[in-house]
Amino acid sequence: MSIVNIRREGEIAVVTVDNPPVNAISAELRQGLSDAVAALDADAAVRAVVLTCAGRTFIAGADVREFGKPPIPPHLPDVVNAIDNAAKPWVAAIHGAALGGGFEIAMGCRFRVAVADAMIGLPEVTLGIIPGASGTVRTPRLAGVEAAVSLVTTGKPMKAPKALEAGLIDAVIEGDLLPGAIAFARDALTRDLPQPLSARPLAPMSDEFWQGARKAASKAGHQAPLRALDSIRNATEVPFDAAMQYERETFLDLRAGDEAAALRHVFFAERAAPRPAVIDGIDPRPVTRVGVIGGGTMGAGIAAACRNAGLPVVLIERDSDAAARGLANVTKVFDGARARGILSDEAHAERLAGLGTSDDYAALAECDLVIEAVFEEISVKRDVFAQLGQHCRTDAILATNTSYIDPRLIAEGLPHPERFIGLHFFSPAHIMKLLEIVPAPETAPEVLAAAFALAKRLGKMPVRAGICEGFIGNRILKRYRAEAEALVESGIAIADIDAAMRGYGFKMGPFEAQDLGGLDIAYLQREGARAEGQDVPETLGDILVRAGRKGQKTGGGWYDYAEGDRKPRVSDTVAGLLAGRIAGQRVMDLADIAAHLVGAMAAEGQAILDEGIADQASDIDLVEIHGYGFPRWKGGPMFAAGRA
Ligand code: 3H9
Repeated sequence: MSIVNIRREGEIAVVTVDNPPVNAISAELRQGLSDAVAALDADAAVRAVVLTCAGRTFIAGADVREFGKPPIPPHLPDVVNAIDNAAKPWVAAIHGAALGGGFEIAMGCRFRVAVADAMIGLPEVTLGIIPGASGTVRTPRLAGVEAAVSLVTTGKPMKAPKALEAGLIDAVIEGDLLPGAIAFARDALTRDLPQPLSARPLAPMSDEFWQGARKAASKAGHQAPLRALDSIRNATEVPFDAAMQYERETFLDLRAGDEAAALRHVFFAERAAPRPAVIDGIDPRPVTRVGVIGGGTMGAGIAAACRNAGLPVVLIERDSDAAARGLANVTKVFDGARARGILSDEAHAERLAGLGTSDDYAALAECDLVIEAVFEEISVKRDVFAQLGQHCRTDAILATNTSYIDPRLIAEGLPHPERFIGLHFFSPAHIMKLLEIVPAPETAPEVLAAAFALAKRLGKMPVRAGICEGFIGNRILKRYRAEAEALVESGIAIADIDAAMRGYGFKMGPFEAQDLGGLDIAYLQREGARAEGQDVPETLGDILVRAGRKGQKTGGGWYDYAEGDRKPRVSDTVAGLLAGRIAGQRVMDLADIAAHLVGAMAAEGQAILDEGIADQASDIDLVEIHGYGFPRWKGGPMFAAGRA
C-alpha cells in the first residue's frame, strides 16, 4: 500500500490518502497526489475524482516536523495547482479536519463536501507562518475577501455547517461520506462546472476595510496575522501567479523565523505534556461525579468548569448561607456566558440543573472525585480532609487545590492516602487553561492518570509538578517578582519595567499585574512564614501593603489610580515610601530589562528541572504560557533562554 491509492467506482475515481495519524502532507504524499492527477487525466474512462482520507481525519496540514528543514519538491502550491487545473473535476470529501495545507488541497479541488462535524480552517498563523499553498490567494476567490481575512488572520477553524454558510464548502453530507461524495460528483457532472479558482477574478477592497482588518490582526501581538493580511491584500491587487509568488516568499521567510520556531515548539510541547511516561498504559480511575469544597471564586470556577464538561457537581459549604453564596457565584459565571452569547437559555438551565449545593459532607457519598478549594490556610484544609476521610468512598479521589502549601501536610493522617493528589487550578478556573497536577509520594498511578484524564475532559493543559513551595508556576512568579523588585532597588523606574514586559508581549508588567490581583495575598504568605520563624527579608511590596497600598482595590499599589479608572499613574507616594531602598536613578534599555527578567525565570526553571519538580523544560514553558501570560510566540522562558 502506498500513501495515495486509486480505485474506481464506475466513471468516478476515488483517491484515498492514508498517512497516519493525521494524513499530514509529506513529500511522498505530495508526489502521490501529483502522480494521481497525471494518471487520472490520462484515463479516458474517468470523468470525476473524489479525494478522501483514511483514518480519523482528512489531511490535517503540512507536516510540522518538516518545517525546520529545506523544502523538498514537488512543492505543495504546484500540487494544488495541478489539481485545480486537472482535466477532470476533483471533489474533496472531508471528515475530521481539513486544516492548513489540507484545506488548500481541498481548495484546489473543484468542489468540497464534508460531514457535519468536520472542521475547516487555516491555522497557519498559530504556527507563526501564513498559508503557503494559496490559502491567502484562493480563499478570497472562493468565499470573498472578508471571510478569507477572518479565517486566515485568526487561524480559528469552523465546523462544516458554518463553512457552508461562509461559502468555503459546497455541501454538508448527511449519512456516509464517501457514497455521498460520489453521488455529489455524479450530480455535478450533469451541470456546467465552475471555473477553477485560479481563473476567478477578485475585486479590491476599500482602504477603510484594510485599516480595520489591520487593527484587528495587530491584536495578536505577533507578525504572522499581519503578514497574512498583507498577502490577502496583495492577492486583491495583482494577478494570481504574482500573488502566489508573494505568498510563498512570505511563508518561507516566516517559516525560518524565531516566532515560527517558538510556536512550533509550543505545538509539540502541548501534545507531549498531557501524556507523561509515568501514566503510559495506566487506566485512569473513572470520574463521573465531582464534589467541590468551597464556593468562593476558585471553588465556583472549578464547579463551573466541571459543569461545562458535563460532569454533575455537588458544591459543599460550611453552612446554608455560604452554600447559597457559592451557588450565586457559579450562577454568575453562567450568567456571564449567557450574556456573551456563549450559552443558550437551555444550556444555562442545564448547567445549573446538574449542580447541587449542601452544607453536609454526606452529600459527597456518590462522588468519585472531590476537589478542596477553601481558604489557603493549613488548619482549614486539614479540617476539610478530616471530614472527607469520614464521608467519601475509600476509592474516591481526594484533591487539594492548594497553590503554596505542601500537599503532604494537608493529607497527613488521611486514610487511603493513595487516593490523594494536588490539582492546582488557576483563577478564573473555568477560563484559565493551566492545571498543575501534583502527585504526593503515595498517590496511586491510576489516580494520577485520572487527573490527566480530567484535564482533557475539562479542556485544560495539564502539567505534572513535583512538590516544592509554589510548585512550578508560583515559584517562578516569586523569582520574577523578586528580580523585578531588585531592578527597582537598583534605580530603574517601575513603569519602565512594566513597559519592558508589555513590549516583550505580556499583557501586563509585573507591577501592574500585582496591582490588579492585590499585593496582600503574597504579603500574608510572607507574614505567615515570618510568624513561623522563617527569615523572610522585607520586600518593597511589604512596605507598600503596610502603608495600606494593596493595589487597585485600595486605590493604589505600585501605582496610583483615579476613582473608577484602571489606568496606572506613576506615584509620588510610592517614590517616597521606597526612597530609602532605592539607589538613585538608572536607565536600562527596555529589551535588556525584558531579557534580564526572562533570564531570571529561566534560571529558576532550570533549578526546578534539576530538582525533578518538572519533567521537561517544555512543561515549564507551558506553565508560563497558559498560567502566567507569557507570550506564546516567544515559546516560554526555557525556549527563549535557549535561543538567547
Ligand atoms: C500548513 O499546513 C502550512 C501550509 O499552508 C503550507 C504548506 C506549504 N504535522 O493533535 P493530536 C501529530 S501548517 C505533524 O493529538 P487529535 C501530533 O503531533 C499545518 N504532526 O490529534 C500527534 O503526534 P504524536 C496546519 C502532526 O486527533 C498526532 O499527530 N495544520 C500534525 O487530537 C496526533 O495529533 C495544523 O496546524 C502536523 N500538521 O487532533 C493542524 N498535526 O501522536 C494541527 C498533528 O506522535 N493538528 N500531528 O504525539 C491538529 O490540529 C490536530 O492534530 C488534529 C487532530 C485536529 C488534526
